Amino acid sequence: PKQTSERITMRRYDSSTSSPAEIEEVLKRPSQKSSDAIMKIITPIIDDVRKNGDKGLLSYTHKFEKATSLTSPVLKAPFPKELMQLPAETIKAIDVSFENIRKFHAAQKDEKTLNVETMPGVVCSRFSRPIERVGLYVPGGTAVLPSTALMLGVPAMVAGCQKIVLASPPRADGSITPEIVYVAHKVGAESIVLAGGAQAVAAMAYGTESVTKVDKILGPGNQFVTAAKMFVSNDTNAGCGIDMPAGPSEVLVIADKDANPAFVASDLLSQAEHGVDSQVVLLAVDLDEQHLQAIEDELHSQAMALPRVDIVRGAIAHSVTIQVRDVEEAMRISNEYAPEHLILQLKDAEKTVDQVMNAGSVFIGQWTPESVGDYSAGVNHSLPTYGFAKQYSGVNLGSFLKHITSSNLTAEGLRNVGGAVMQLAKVEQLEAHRRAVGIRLEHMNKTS
Ligand code: HSO
Ligand code: ZN
Repeated sequence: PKQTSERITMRRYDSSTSSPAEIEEVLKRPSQKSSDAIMKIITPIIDDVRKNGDKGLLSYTHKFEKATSLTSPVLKAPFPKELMQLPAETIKAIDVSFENIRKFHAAQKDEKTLNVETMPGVVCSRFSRPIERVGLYVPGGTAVLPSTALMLGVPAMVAGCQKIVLASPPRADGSITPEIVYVAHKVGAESIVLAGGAQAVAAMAYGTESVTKVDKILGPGNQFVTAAKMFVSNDTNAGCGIDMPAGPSEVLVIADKDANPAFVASDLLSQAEHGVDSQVVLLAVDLDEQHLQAIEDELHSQAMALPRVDIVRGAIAHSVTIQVRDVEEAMRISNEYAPEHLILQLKDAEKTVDQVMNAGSVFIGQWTPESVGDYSAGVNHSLPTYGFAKQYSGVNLGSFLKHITSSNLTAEGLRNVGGAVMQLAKVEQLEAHRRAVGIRLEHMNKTS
């Protein structure tokens, strides 16, 4: 058993005494299990579900979720009222969050078609259409996450996706938490797949007798879920997209002399309690020993009072504090790390946002804990982790849309642009391409 009184503290480094290479090394994410090993585990599961449909799917739910009484893997809408019995204050909290998330994502709509006349008579347009069928994965595991159902379901609803399928592992008695059923009901989901892991991903990607096949799967999950999403998105026969690669959750806090030590510690801990593989980083901007000590004391004492203190211990064990000279240096390190969540506990927090180049979501100033974004502010909490904020956006309205382009030329337009097309077709030696323009220009010349 662990020494439960052992002090919970993050390793400390100082950028003035550690080399940039050392700093880079300590900021490496805890390494993930080799993808080969994971693939070996999930491939037979995916094959089984693809071949044996509901029967295969149920067998894994019986085995992994211990929900042996479950006889149907899908709950179809309309969902029975008795499955969403909740305390009034929970209903209210879900409703408030739903509305804020709806507002923020509805504002992301590009209602109008974008039209650009690139040359006289050459009009290029772009318009969006919803992805017809989406599969939203809501993880089970150590915590129930109805907030994730909101973060995926609300934008899908706002985008106008016709079929919203939610998947979440059932409890051992075969039931699903009422909060998730209530959210599924609110976003107009057509069904809830009572399954988790690679088997749930496979069911949604290929479809079964009772699971609707979807066009895209979104949502966080453990390494098996992530690997399964990668697998199906690589299978051209599945015809199924995914949102982004996912890794353990993380936060990077930048704090200066203005920062309240108790606030800083509380933010670090709210991320650390997610999982032992979570990583939290504190960049301390020109803080004296007393201030650093105050943060560390708060971290320890607040952590000891948490129900999930054991998980926190695990996360803090591979987390670090780095002392830096100024905000510029902090931002350089942060942009290189590309955190999923970036919290700015700085005097000039608002101004510093201009320097943010890579981050999933930013929390500005002392009154903005990450928790507000996790649940209710309106921003999405499905975000790129593991450094993928360098090239991926978090889930947003666009994640549920395709953008379609169109071109529309007049005769004048074809005369204007035709020469360039014919010349490039000639360079590529694609004669039919060249002729498709040439034949029209000749026709124009004959008839005019
Ligand atoms: N911080 C998590 C989201 C979450 N927090 C769900 C609480 N519930 C990853 O962004
Ligand atoms: Zn969280």
